[in-house]
Amino acid sequence: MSASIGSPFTTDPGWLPYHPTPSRPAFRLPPGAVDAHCHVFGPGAEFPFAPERNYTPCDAGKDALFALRDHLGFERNVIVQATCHGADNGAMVDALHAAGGRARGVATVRSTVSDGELADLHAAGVRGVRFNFVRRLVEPKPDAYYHRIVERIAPLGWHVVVYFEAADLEARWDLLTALPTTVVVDHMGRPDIAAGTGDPGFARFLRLLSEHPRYWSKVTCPERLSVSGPPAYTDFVPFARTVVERFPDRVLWGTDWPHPNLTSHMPDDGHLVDIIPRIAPTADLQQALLIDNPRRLYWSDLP
Ligand code: 0GY
Repeated sequence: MSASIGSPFTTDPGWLPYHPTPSRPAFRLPPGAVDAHCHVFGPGAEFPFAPERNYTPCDAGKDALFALRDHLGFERNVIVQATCHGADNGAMVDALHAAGGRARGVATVRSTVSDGELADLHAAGVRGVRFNFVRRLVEPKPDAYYHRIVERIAPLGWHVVVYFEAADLEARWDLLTALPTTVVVDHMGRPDIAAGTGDPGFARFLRLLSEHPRYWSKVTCPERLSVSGPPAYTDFVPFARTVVERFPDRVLWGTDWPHPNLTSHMPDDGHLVDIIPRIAPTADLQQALLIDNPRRLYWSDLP
């Protein structure tokens, strides 16, 4: 694919751009619903991608994100710093400012981040940092690096978002369970869906949540995890429903727009929303997943 129009960056060959015309979901989101996992990419001309990035996406800026939010029926977003922007949170922070209180953020910081930088991020609406352990996205760091960051952010009341592959949970178990803050796991720790819900890797993830009440899970990314595929993503449903029903007060839902690094297909975001009542089948579960839980984690300062 060629560069996004006007961008100094050339998008990776084969990059799948976000769906240009997603359907309107049949499921009517309750008022106040939060898309708690999404990103912004650039635009590269205004917010350059990081030199150390492992992929160059198409531009996917805040205006397109806010248009999707309104189209799908969400009220708010949690914008998670994407690895293509490294530890330069400029695009994400700009989106938080433009959202006028309707977005909060999760940043990437280095262990050398200053108190002033953290205070500025907090004022912009950042409430957490992300540790990414997926090797195709970032170079792993020694455990001490992550502990140093946690020492810095814990006093602000922030939480940690972690992204890892199912196979890495065992190796990272000691570091992860030593984190003293609330910890939110992206995409249920990427279970092997083909192996079924009885898979030992998924059992280990459920054990993490049941033994460590500080742990939350995003029940996200059917488009990344499913083998059966769109539009129903049938094989994803029992995994997410298990997590929602067992840990209803510690789950979040998000689109993952603009869906970086997909290769099989680009989802219709309306179809993704239509999965929600299948993984959270009651009004109470939907209220917790879409409104109460993200509010506790990201908008606890609101009356
Ligand atoms: C996601 C998943 C991916 C990428 C990132 O920050 C990122 O670059 O999170 C991925 O490639 O699996 O959650 O967006």
